[in-house]
Amino acid sequence: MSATDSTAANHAAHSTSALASAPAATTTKTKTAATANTTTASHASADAVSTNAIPSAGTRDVPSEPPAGTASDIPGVSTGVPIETTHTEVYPKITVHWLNHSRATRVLWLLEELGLKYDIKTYQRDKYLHAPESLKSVYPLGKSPVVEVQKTADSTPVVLAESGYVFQWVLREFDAGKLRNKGNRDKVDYYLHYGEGSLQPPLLFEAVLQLVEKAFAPWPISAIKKGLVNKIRSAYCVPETTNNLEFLEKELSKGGGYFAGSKLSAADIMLSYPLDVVVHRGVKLDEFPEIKKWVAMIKENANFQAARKYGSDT
Ligand SMILES: N[C@@H](CCC(=O)N[C@@H](CS)C(=O)NCC(=O)O)C(=O)O
Repeated sequence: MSATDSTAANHAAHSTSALASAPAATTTKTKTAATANTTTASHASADAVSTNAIPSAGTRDVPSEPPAGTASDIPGVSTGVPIETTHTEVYPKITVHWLNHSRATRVLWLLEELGLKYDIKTYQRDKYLHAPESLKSVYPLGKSPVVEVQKTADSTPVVLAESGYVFQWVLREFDAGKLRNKGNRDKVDYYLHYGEGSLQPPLLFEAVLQLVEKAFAPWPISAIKKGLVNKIRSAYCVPETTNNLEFLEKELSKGGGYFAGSKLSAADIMLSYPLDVVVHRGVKLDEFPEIKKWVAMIKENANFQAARKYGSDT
């Protein structure tokens, strides 16, 4: 059986994805990481929160990493919500807006890895897997992760969104070469884009197909629906996922064990979410032994485990 056939079989065999199995509770709560300072006071007022600069697409002169604290290009992102926090005079003051079963846990891992203190504000998906409306008051698209950072007592807080950009910003400001350095910089940056740009789309499409599968439809529409879902799955989701897994397998086979060399980097942290989804989907990794080894290794990482613990649904 080819890798494609076998992955197709695995896709067909699984019934729920990590996303599709998400609970539908809508309440929010605030959680503080174990690393947090425990003095109490309120966060900077919502009005004080502004956003960082995002380079405009297609502008040649814009540096790839803009200076921190400049004006925002994110449309409409100019306010945050007040955060219940226990971090008073701890700077940088960081709050992660964390949605259950989401990309936000890899941000916690990034922060853990860099030894940064942070608060977590949690949000629960509804039955259609949407984030609650309240997330839109932090970031108009209402997507997680969103990270608020105030670097010093007298600096203006910034609101960061889009995983790749959040990573890039945090690395630029707080990483002294542990997770991205001169030697692996290009490769790490490549994976920060690749994760969302290439690996995630077929996985997301599969999650949508599963929602369509679950939705009620009377016969004969149900039969037509089933046929369409399977057609899209086998024409796009399965071959594209397989294509990506084969690529990643080859990349890991180049040696080193990690995606950007022989040590953990931000690339591994970025790819942890989509590859976790792959595992939860029931895709058997026997045909991708390097990825299988990588998954096992990542699971043993203490900071990954800490992030999973703080970011759990309990
Ligand atoms: N490209 C964005 C994607 C953000 C995103 O779609 N997040 C999902 C969670 S993994 C979300 O917030 N979904 C809730 C919704 O769409 O209502 C990123 O990398 O941060």
